[in-house]
Amino acid sequence: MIASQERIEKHINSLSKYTATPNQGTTRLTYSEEDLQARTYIKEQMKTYGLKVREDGLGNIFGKLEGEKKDAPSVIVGSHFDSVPNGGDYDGPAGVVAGLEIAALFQENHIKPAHPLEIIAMIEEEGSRFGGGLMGSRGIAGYLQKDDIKQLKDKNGISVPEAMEEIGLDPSLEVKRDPKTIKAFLEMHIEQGPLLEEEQISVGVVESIVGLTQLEVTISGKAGHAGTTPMDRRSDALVAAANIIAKLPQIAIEEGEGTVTTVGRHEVFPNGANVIPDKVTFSVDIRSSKEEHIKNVVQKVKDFIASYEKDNIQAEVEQSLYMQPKELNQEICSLLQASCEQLDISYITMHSGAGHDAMVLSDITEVGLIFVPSKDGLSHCPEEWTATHELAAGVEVLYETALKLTKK
Ligand code: HGY
Ligand code: MN
Ligand code: MN
Ligand code: MN
Repeated sequence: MIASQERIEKHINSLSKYTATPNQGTTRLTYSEEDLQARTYIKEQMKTYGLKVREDGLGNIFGKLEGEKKDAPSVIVGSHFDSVPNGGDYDGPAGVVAGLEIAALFQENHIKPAHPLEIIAMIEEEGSRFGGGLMGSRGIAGYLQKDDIKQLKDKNGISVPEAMEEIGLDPSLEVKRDPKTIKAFLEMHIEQGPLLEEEQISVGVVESIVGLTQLEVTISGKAGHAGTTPMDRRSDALVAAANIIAKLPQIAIEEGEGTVTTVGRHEVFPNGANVIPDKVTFSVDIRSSKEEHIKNVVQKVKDFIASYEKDNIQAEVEQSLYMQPKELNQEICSLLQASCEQLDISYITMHSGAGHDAMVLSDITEVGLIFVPSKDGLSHCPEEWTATHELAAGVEVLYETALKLTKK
């Protein structure tokens, strides 16, 4: 084992301290105080490993080790460092820490790569603050223009540029990468499912990633007094929303082939115990490995919501994110499998039910994504855990693959 479990553990433990909900999991919203603490740590570590550090116009962090071949495209390794509310310590950071450890191994072994090696820590993959998600990678891929970014606001109405400036970032800097500057992107991520642990396998080489879309639904009704408004004169936005939400699982089950829908976030206005709600907003996360199922479910959800528009109940549905299912680059998958075999590390090829930055960057470069086991398959919760030696095994597979990709 050449990867340092000590360094890996130090990085994971350090990053896990930067949370707004200590002892209740990791809550690290983009451009928050906790983001700033994690960002400062990541940049310090990048400099320790001899990387030239910069942040782009969204606050994605890059650490670059120049290559011997001038202006050759980079091999980029990393993941995201934001979190869901009360999430775990590994979703995202496992991949950033893998990048840091690979940089340390390049330095320790005096590797002089032909192609530059860049370590990346991306922002707002979860969408916990600004909605949607995959924001850092979508910016790099050119899917977010400056005007789009200015429109993105959190639930307190703070825009991305304002939030960036609050922690000293410069939103005027370029974000979009010229695809010619990237040779490949490699990401290590926790599996967030039970398969690797159940099968006692060390690494999952991901061949395909689920397609996903997120809807933002607003149901409007009429506010009223809980005591004096007769039941037959109410336009209760929460009752309408609850009836709609209760139907969504059935729509996914009827669509079949593993299609899933989730309502993970909702807000009630004005949210008073003695006030009939006049507005409810909620998210609908829809996923399938087949695009036709996603499109069918979106249409069925919209039609079902429209059927509730009566007696002063109004509905609005916006699509905040749409990613097609992805087949990843076979050549990189084969390289990753060869690295596992070379290191005698057990692996299987897998499909990912979770979305990842790799799915966005696969639109502009070749990508490879590997999973390491999740204890009890748990993720997006404080119980999320992966053993250090399991992280180290994944790091070694990525290191061997990065060596090959940066060599010629
Ligand atoms: O939602 C996802 O699949 C990822 O965790 N952002
Ligand atoms: Mn996640
Ligand atoms: Mn993630
Ligand atoms: Mn990701």
